[in-house]
Amino acid sequence: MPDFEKEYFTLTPEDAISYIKQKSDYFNKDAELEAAEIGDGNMNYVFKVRDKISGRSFIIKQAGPVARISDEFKVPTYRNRIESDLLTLLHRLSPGIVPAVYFHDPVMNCFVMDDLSDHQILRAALLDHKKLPRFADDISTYLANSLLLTSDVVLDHKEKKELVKQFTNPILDEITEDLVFTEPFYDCPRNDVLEPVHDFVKKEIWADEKLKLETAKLKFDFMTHSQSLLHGDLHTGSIFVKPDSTKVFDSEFTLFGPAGFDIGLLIANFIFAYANADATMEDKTAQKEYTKWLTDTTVQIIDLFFEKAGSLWDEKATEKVACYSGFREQYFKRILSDTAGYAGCELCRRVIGIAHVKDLTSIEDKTKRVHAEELSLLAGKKLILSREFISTGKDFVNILSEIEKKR
Ligand code: SR1
Ligand code: MG
Repeated sequence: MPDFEKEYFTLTPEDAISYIKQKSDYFNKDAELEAAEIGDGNMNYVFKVRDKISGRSFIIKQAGPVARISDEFKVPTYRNRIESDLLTLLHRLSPGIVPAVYFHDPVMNCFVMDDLSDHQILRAALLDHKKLPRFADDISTYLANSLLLTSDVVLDHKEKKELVKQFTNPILDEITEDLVFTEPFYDCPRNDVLEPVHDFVKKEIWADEKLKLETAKLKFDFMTHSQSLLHGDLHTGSIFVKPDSTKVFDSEFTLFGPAGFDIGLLIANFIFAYANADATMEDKTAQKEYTKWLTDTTVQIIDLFFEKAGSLWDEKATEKVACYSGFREQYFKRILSDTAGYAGCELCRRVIGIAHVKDLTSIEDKTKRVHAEELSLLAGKKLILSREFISTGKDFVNILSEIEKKR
């Protein structure tokens, strides 16, 4: 039996079975366990261990020393502690929307959590054109709880600073700083631009000095504005869904940063789903219906977030100056413009940078893929440049239809 107490090593599926037997009493003595590595993300190893007799199963998530997407990224294994601490905290704030973590192991750099295999990754569900009636309500609750209840508006400021220490995550922050804000906006060797989109990127993005200046401001706000405890990578691959359930996971990129970053990432990924449906759905009636569901949901996520965050502010604000006339409005206005700006950066970086999204890469027809990528870039650019003028969820969707009309 391998020794899991002494020093870290990367688990195999067989090790995962021994590990769970040794470290827990989750399974009966007569359990017949099977295990598989099911991770398909850019970073970690994910083992599902299942009892063939009872069907009961758990997930072991282990951090490796380099990213799976490329061994250029040396990533500290202690990120696994940060991720499990964050999931534990978020589970307390939004119990039904964040899975339970059972324990974290600082030697093997892994943690054990609920198996969510009865759910589907949101990105895959959107690419299957599924409508999720509860999603906007669930995710706006999650966003309002996580972003407002960890801010200085509600938290005791000393307690918040303790959390800032607990969740300081410099190496993963640097990955986001480079991949989301820096590399996509110049001709960086690590970028990976589809050849027929290259000239468009050169003209519309790399040659636009005004745009670049705005991305510099957004980058510096990301690095310096420690407003709320963020998930840090809230794209549609970091959320599991069923029609009646939503679960947020994969939170290793967490940091204290501008609240609009989490909302913006999610909105950008809804726009990718829109671009995919626009490019791939042949039945035009079904396409119209589905893209409407996507844009309606986008609007609802934003508007419900502000409604719920407003109620939490009224109920739970402890900061003395929070009740000054106009302060709440100004605070929320800033979150909205940040949401637009960060959505814009995500839209550009997933087309230009190293880490792509399946919504675009899976479009088989080359011309349609180019169209979808250019739509994403134009929406991204417009959101960044006009972020101060956005005042409702509907404004995000209007930007898409304005671009479509002009093309
Ligand atoms: C090196 S990691 C590349 C990307 O994958 C993660 O999911 C984050 O989005 C990161 O930017
Ligand atoms: Mg991830």
